Amino acid sequence: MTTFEKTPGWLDWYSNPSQPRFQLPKGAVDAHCHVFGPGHLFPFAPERKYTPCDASYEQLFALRDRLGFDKNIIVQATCHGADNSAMVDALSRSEGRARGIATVKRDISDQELERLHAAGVRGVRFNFVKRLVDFTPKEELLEIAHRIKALGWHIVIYFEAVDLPELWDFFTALPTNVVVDHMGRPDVGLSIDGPQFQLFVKLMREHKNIWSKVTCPERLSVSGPKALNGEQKAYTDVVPFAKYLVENFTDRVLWGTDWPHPNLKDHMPDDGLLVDWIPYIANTPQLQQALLVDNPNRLYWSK
Ligand code: 0GY
Repeated sequence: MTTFEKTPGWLDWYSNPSQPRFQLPKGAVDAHCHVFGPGHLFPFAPERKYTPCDASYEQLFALRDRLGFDKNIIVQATCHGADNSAMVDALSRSEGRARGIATVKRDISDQELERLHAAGVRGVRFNFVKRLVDFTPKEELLEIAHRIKALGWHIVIYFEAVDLPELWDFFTALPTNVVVDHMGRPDVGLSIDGPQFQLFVKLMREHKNIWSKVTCPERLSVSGPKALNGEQKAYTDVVPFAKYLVENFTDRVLWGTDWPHPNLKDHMPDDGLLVDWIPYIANTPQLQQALLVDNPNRLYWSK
């Protein structure tokens, strides 16, 4: 049996998150989460840049139920490389309540793509975060993009805001819907009116096929989980960025927990408090319904 030792300093996820005060609308989808292993059943990829702690589908579905979500979008994490078996296994256990985003290589067969589709995969992820992956040539990614378009899938992209200018032409040439992870990772120490975030806004304004996950305040926050109104903890400095996107691109935003929160070494969020952050960025029932129910169901369950 293969055993794995997690990366030093790696924080474990909350095993007993608080019960959110915010009641999620019926049919809410956690649109960004992962499963890790367990390593003895689904070994981590040799080319991985970190070794996580285990986070199984049973634990993910227990979290779903505790927080009040109806469904999950399980995103292939880089620690599993292009071996999608842990994610696909989780989909197969979900009774139709999870869809997946895979990582694939150019040599994947049509038959394997069809198998992934039947399992519930609805997209592929292209990762440009240098600390997480080695570079994949853009022509290889474009070839994959055109093949998965035929299945009606979309592309999830993960990158740092400073790299957007250089990636702009590639992103805007993609032939499918494109979902950006974590708002393109803005530096929230900068103004939302400044050139960095406004370039991202321009991307979304000019390209109606581009969506954004308004996720990961715990990852983006500089101020951390300090008190917002004297009683509740929230990542206040991230709020204006996420709120701007929710209000300006209401029908193209998604929200998720990012459980089990890979690569956090200073602070691990309580998933219940993350759910309580939602009303600060989507402050009407209409915005909440779009963000949590209508948008993810349209993108992931309509075909
Ligand atoms: C996230 C963020 C991270 C990691 C991954 O696939 C991954 O390894 O996505 C990160 O380290 O910022 O979305 O989970």
